[in-house]
Amino acid sequence: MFKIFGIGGAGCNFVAGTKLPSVAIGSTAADLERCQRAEKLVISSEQFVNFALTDPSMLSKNIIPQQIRDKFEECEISILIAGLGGITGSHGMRFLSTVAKILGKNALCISSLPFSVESETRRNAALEAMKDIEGRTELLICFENDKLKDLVPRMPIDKAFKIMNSIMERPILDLSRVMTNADIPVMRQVAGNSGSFRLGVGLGRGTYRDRNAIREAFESPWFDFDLKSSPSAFAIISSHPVDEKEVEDVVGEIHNWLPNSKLMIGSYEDPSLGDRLRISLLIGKPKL
Ligand SMILES: Nc1nc2c(ncn2[C@@H]2O[C@H](COP(=O)(O)OP(=O)(O)OP(=O)(O)O)[C@@H](O)[C@H]2O)c(=O)[nH]1
Ligand SMILES: [Mg+2]
Repeated sequence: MFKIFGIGGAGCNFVAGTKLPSVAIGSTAADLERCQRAEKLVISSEQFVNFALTDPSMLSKNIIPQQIRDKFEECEISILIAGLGGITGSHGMRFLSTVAKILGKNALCISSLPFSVESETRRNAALEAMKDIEGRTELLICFENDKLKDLVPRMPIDKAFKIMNSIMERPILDLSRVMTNADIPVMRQVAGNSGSFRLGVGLGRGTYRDRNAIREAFESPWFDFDLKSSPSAFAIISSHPVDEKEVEDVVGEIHNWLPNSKLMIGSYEDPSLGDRLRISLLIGKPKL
């Protein structure tokens, strides 16, 4: 079972808008107020900083506060979500990735990266956290907030964040349909040569729905690097029903776009799509 752990302001914003099983973790009770459906936990940012800066090899089950351990109890795969750059989110994600490992639970991380107009200290903190988390987790998916400008130009920031949250939910919904704990070793192997991943989603309809969906997915504003340098990628294809031949064609086409990537594929039936085909692509950036 997947469980979301929203950490800090951005993480709690995500939790407030999702129906998926979630825990909201904030440094103040105010962060948690808007998360009505979720379990809640207040942990001071100082506590997260201390834990995050402790060498992971020195951490053991007994050091992890019981209230944190309890939240991991009933989940197989934990999805940690935070805005990197914030103190609570950056250090919380570092520490909780290691906690998940110690407790034998797999963790995937999804994070936003600060706008370039935010302070340099914040952007550097985000980059440092990102590099550290890459080494602690199975898969890290990052979303540069700057790309919101391309996606939803001139939209007020709170509305834009809501749209971004629904985009960030996509890989969770997809992976929860195609992945179990048993797939994690292969996922680790595929993801291992990449740093963090970026998302592109495409929807297609009509005779050429596969081509249209692929084109739209590759037009993602987050694919702003040389895709031929990507060491690995995940593609999840959904339609109703799933047509195996179509999936095969899509995979062939993705290989053409990503000639040097190890590719892991999943597909599932989604009746809500009607006659449309959806492709979600996670493409790995080379390690820095
Ligand atoms: N995409 C997205 N990014 C957000 C959101 N809220 C904040 N951010 C980004 O996340 C970064 C961290 O902000 P917060 O999540 O508020 O920080 P925090 O983790 O609570 O950390 P501290 O308050 O410093 O302890 C910010 O610099 C923004 O770039 C959100 O709702 N969505
Ligand atoms: Mg905060």
